[in-house]
Amino acid sequence: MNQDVPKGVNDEHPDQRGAPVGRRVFLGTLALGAAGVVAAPPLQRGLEAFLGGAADKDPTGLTGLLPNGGGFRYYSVASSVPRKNADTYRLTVDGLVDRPTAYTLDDLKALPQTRLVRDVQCVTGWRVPDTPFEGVRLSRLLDAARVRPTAKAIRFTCFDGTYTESLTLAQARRADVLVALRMQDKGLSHSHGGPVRLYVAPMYFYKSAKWLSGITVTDEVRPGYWEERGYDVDAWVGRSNGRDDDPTS
Ligand SMILES: Nc1nc2c(c(=O)[nH]1)N[C@H]1C(S)=C(S)[C@@H](COP(=O)(O)O)O[C@H]1N2
Ligand SMILES: [Mo]
Repeated sequence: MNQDVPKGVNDEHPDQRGAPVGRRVFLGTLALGAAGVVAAPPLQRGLEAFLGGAADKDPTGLTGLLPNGGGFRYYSVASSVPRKNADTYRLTVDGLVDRPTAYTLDDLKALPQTRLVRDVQCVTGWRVPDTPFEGVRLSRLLDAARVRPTAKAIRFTCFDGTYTESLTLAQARRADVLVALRMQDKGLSHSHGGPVRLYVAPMYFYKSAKWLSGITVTDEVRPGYWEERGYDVDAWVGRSNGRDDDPTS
């Protein structure tokens, strides 16, 4: 268990919304980070309730503030993230594969693109309905890399140098898991994880690693950043993180 409390710039702060709300969300995240140190399930459940899983499903009050187009908040556990463009961006696929590959942004753009329109759901309670994401199916990249029979899982790494995520191989092969190049029908902005982020449509948004730079095929699940701090590895919306109801309803 990683004992780091998230650093001061664990910014769960709003893009343009009022600072007081951002502050509350920020404190909530610090509490969650501390919870990871003890990580007892009942405590986790209590913290989830604190963060919004219980009666009031939106402790931040942000849902009410979120109109058309808005709603997203900027999250980064790293204090600063380098910018990457078509010249400097690379996505590597390696690990238990026969054909390790490095893709440029243009390589990814040249592959068939899939567009999905789903609700985005952050585990802390905010939600953005009907958000289009577009990109390459992860399964396509895995097939191209020739995943070996011993493989069981994927580890995702990010060029922020800090965030990581995980999926089982079966989850990663779902048709609704994308290596996303576009969001809301625009190229992914830097703050939303551009030029390339993961998009795991059926799971809470923390699975959707921003600034994606590495896809490593592994023989077991290695819990990601928030998962080491108490979040569920299997983060199905409405079925995990201590909830037994549908938080989107
Ligand atoms: N690299 C990276 N990816 C990340 C995060 C992060 O801190 N770093 N935060 C996650 C969480 S908790 C959420 S809710 C979403 C937020 O995405 P957004 O900033 O585009 O709204 O990104 C996820 N992916
Ligand atoms: Mo989140």
